[in-house]
Amino acid sequence: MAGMQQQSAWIGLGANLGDARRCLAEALRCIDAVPGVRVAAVSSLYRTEPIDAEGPDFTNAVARVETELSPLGLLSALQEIELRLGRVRPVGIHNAPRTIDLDIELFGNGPVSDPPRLVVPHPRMHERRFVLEPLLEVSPDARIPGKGAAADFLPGVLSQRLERIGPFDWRNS
Ligand code: PH2
Ligand code: MG
Ligand code: MG
Repeated sequence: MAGMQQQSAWIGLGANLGDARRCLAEALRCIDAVPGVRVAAVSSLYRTEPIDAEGPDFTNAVARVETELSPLGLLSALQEIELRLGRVRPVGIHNAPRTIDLDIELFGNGPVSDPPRLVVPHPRMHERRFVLEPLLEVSPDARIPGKGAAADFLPGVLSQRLERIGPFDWRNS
């Protein structure tokens, strides 16, 4: 819609079940197809060790989107896409292996809160290499509201295993 306010948001994508690359690519195509959301930049794909989670290594990436949706509007759209792509949430298993996880890491340049559904910035993003490194790839100057420059937190997480797989051709994967 012309004249609507556009804001940047950063979405963390992760999967550690099934064909993760395909699923992340499909998620990005679904996100780009949501009215009022445009995928503006996507990081490389990374293979990462599970943090506070069980199961196989994760495939992770971060995307910057431009959106005229509200934070809760964007969250609803992402949750709908998770369901469409086959996400199941087993009862009682925290951080169970998943086919797809879409998290809003940052929205605009402020904190946004509607707990427990939505807390932005993501409360643990500064402790996670699988978020920080792809985020810094798309937005080297990213700031975490209430914390400071995202780049300042990278040295503290370098002991977490992460391997860059390569560029992510998400429109054709
Ligand atoms: N997501 C989690 C918990 N742990 N570890 C990695 N490496 N990648 C993730 O995406 C991830 C995780 C909760 O959503
Ligand atoms: Mg998550
Ligand atoms: Mg999530």
